[in-house]
Amino acid sequence: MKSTAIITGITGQDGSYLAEFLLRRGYEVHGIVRHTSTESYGRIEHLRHQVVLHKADLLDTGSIQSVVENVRPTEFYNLAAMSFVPVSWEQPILTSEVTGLGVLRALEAIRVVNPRIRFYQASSSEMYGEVVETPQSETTRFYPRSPYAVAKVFAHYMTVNYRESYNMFACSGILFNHESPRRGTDFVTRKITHAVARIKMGLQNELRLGNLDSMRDWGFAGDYVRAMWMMLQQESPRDYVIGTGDTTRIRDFVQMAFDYAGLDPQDHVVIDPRFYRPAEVNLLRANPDKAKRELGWEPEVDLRGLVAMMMEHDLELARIEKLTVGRAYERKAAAA
Ligand code: NDP
Ligand code: GDR
Repeated sequence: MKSTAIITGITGQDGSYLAEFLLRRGYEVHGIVRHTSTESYGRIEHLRHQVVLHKADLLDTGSIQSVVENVRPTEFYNLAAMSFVPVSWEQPILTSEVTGLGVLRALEAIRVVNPRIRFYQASSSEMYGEVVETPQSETTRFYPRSPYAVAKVFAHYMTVNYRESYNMFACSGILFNHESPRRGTDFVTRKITHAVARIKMGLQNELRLGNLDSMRDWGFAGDYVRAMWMMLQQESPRDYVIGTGDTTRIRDFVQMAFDYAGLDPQDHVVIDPRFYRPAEVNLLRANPDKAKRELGWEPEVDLRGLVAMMMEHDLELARIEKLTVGRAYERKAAAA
């Protein structure tokens, strides 16, 4: 029988990589997209004819349930969330509704329609917050430090609870930061590579950042979606930490990106307190031993490779932007 997957958050970074991954494996892929006044399907534009999109929202249980009823999937990947940590202080209730309760709505829809559907929940290393030990593993106690992280802890335990209460195949991947050329430009890595490329092309001169002393365990999103799929192919459902095991200061990522472009960060980086957070997560480093042992998962792209991949993409974007701006200027000048 052909495997069929529903992906919530298919328009996001991970959703787009996961859709590609599952299509390569012969899956029938269905994506849940929310209604917006203008469609923003940029990351999956190239897949539009290979996936089926359904309008539904994690805020609306009925809409999720009817997609599950219509599609009758074998696997359900819940990637949708309000995922940007700073916004979770500005919109804590919305964050709790989507990132926390939204997961419960999805679990309920599956329990009611067919509890044999395998369920993946996008848990986060942010749940470790003010870490109580380093590196962090599946047994490390959570200490969430933002409304986003608190909502993820709720969702995480709901997933465990549905597994234990209803015998559902429900797993959480506790994923550490993973990036790519498709990362949103608000997140620090992409904010940096995007700005450095634009500085290189003379399109901007300054990069304003917040706390450069925190440390993150960064990997490549393409490697991490493979781990999600692997979790759902096991004989029994378990939770896994996914990360590289290395950690790097934001400051050092900045240096790597500027080095790649042959520029000096001191000429361009400005520290702006607007980007400090009410509570910071200072240090994250994964212990991915369980995933390596039980899933056979290994990351294929290291940090240097990731920086190169993102810089190449953003340099190309900046080249196109410069050409487009130049042509528009010439047209305007000619018409004057
Ligand atoms: P993105 O922010 O790129 O994507 C989030 C997705 O959720 C988008 O498709 C967005 O749709 C969708 N969404 C938001 N609100 C709703 C809603 N109410 N109903 C339906 N869909 C909604 O996140 P990533 O791809 O980076 O991350 C995927 C998941 O993994 C998230 O849950 C995130 O919290 C989690 N995670 C991410 C990590 C990372 O480093 N990237 C690490 C650990 C966990 P739209 O396009 O319409 O905005
Ligand atoms: P994070 O990612 O909060 O770890 O959450 P982000 O890239 O936003 O921040 C990482 C670190 O960089 C510091 N920082 C800045 N961050 C941003 N966004 N902008 C800045 O200008 C800036 N300057 C310094 C931050 O303070 C922080 O310490 C991501 C999201 O994808 C979550 O959804 C996911 O769960 C976690 O990763 C794992």
